[in-house]
Amino acid sequence: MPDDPEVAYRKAEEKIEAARRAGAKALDLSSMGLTSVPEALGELVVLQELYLYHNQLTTLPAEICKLTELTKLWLYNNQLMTLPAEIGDFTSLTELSLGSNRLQTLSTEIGKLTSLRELYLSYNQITRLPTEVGKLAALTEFEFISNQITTLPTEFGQLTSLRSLNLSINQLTSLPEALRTLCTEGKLEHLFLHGNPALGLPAEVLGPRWNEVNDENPAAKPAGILDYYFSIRGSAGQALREVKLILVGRGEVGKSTMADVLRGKEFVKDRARTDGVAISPWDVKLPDGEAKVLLWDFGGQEIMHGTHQFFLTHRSLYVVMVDGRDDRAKQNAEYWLKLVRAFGGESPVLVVMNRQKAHPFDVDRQYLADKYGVKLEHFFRTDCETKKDIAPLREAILEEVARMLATEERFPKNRWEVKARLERMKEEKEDYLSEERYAEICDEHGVKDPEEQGKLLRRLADLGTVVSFPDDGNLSEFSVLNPEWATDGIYRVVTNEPLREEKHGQLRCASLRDLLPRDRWPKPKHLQYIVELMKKFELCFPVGEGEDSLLVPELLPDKTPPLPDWDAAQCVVFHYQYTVLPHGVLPRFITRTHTLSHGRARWRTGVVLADDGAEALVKADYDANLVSVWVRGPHADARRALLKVVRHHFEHIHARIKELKPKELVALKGHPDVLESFIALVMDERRGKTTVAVTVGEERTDKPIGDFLDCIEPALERRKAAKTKKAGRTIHLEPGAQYHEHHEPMNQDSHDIPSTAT
Ligand SMILES: Nc1nc2c(ncn2[C@@H]2O[C@H](COP(=O)(O)OP(=O)(O)OP(=O)(O)O)[C@@H](O)[C@H]2O)c(=O)[nH]1
Ligand SMILES: [Mg+2]
Repeated sequence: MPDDPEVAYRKAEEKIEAARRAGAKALDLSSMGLTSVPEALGELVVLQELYLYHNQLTTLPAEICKLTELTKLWLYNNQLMTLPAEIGDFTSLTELSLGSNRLQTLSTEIGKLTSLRELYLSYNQITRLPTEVGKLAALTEFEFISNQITTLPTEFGQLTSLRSLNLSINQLTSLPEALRTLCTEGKLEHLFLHGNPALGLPAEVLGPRWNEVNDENPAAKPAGILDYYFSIRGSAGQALREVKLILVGRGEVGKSTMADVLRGKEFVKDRARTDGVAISPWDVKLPDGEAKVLLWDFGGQEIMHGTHQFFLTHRSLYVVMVDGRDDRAKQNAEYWLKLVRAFGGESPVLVVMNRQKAHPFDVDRQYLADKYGVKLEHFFRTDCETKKDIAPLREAILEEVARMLATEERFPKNRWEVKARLERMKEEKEDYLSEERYAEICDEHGVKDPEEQGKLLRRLADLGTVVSFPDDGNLSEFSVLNPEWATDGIYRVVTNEPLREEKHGQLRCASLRDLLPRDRWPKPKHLQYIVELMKKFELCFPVGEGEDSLLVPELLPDKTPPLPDWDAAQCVVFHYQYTVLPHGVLPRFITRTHTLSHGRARWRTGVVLADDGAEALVKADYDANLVSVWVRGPHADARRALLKVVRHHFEHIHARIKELKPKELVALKGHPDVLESFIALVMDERRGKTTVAVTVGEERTDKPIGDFLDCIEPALERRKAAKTKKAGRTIHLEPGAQYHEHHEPMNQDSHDIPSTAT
């Protein structure tokens, strides 16, 4: 613990006096709680090293500048706001450490410290570096993290002894050409420029951060960084000036209409629904120049939701649209905001409450703003017909676009050419591009390194120039130039009437040709690509022998079949209560369990499974955000085993969807409406409780916990499990090994919503 300042001061005086008497060369006054330095310090003229770090100094007495023999002066972690003008007198200084102070300026006198080898100025508020810095000819290390400079003096190029230059977390908007001298004629080994977004340098060029560098993770070569930087400057490189704006929301909220109205087009009554996605350019004028906004207008039909996920990219601008036709606006907003956050990362989002004229409404803005990171000023109540609030919405969009472009990275000329070339091909109606053709095009434009080509492809996919899954073995063969080609292909399958009505979603691969005409999908491999995409998007799964048959669960009959003989009171009842139940959950469950539902009822929102004499009815209620599971059968063991299987699959699906943590509820035996939290009951029991107070009908009574839990696991097993396992969230769920072997989920690698947004 540092001392009281007065005590500290006296102790420092004593130390100084002792040092003076001893003729000491070094003095340590660090971590003492000093708020000022005794002037007597100036008398230690033979001192070579002075350590004053971790104190509370706000100024330095000019006297200490008399210590002209000093080679090391460590002053980091103080409150210094200025340095004395005499700082230039330290002509012997080799190390000057001033990090974590409150300096806003750096005196020109600094240029006199010509012996200085190491200069540490990180974590101050310095806004400008004097040109005199260029005189520090001996400097090998300059650390200047987290300050406020926007430019570097050209004179920096004279520091040819520099080995390490760390300018991370500043506001640099440009770099002087002279900096290259540090590589060509100097010895620069490390250059860190992270956290200067306006330089437009992508992460892969910047390399690991200074604190991430190690033997396995070496720093990027300074020459490489500077070469890239100068290749994107001026006429050599161009900013893309392009932003992807993604409109999402359920069918008929007015996404397509909004896409038109924003661009100044007339309102059209009764327009056709969007099948798949429609992409249209919108040329905008921003304060700093022109830009292009690409409007991605998704069809809101449920059937397409599964597909959209894969086009919801990072670094895009999102408009989530809801309307007031029913009272589900908040739920719908949450549904889409969740998807946007899961797939679009930190992208900015605007929430638009459309069709206000016919259905005026509002949502709980504060709640959504807090939960999903939407700015409060990014909520709009619009009407496309009356043009209500369209202008402010447009303005907010343009502001956000300008903000995104301000930190936009620039593309070197050759990459720009590749991008332009691909765009031209798309305009010329080329829908897709083979791996080889892409490599050829890159090659022609001088992007020769395969690794560079791969990086560029990923970047182009983020930008929406191409749709590409280079890391997916089954999909890497093509990149899609025209996303409409892919979504249209999928759409033709998932909206096919006979497939829905007659085949109930069962599709033989061989009959795909009937759905996807040869003029757009000429070769079998193109059909295969659409199938692979559908598998990836989890819209279909192979079933049956040899995987020549596909099941598209979305195409199962809409209507719940009659289930007259099911009586919940006779069943084990288990519920999943979600805040938002995404549409992918049930189709995925149906697909995963299809072997158990063979020959039994399957429909879009439910399924009946059977195993070992037990049956399970699994139903989704999207209005209530609820999945209910009823299990029946003559044998308790078989019922438990089947419920275990069901729960195993749900756990697996839930684990893949970010933040989807439904509440698990279990019903009291014989009373399907008396539901209690499953986890809470298990925990109660582990704490020694045997009963729980519940309301049955009008009556409040204590019921044995076993009346809830015995149907899931026998009491003896539960006690065993409680002994061997610590109290935790997942409770004795592991299905038997045998089960695992038979039911290892298909499509392990596909995912609903990844658990981490990429
Ligand atoms: N009065 C009024 N009608 C609107 C508004 N927005 C859209 N509409 C009408 O609502 C219908 C659906 O609008 P679309 O723009 O096609 O809706 P969408 O969200 O693109 O629908 P999908 O493509 O099916 O997802 C059209 O007939 C529009 O004319 C609005 O703000 N006010
Ligand atoms: Mg539309």
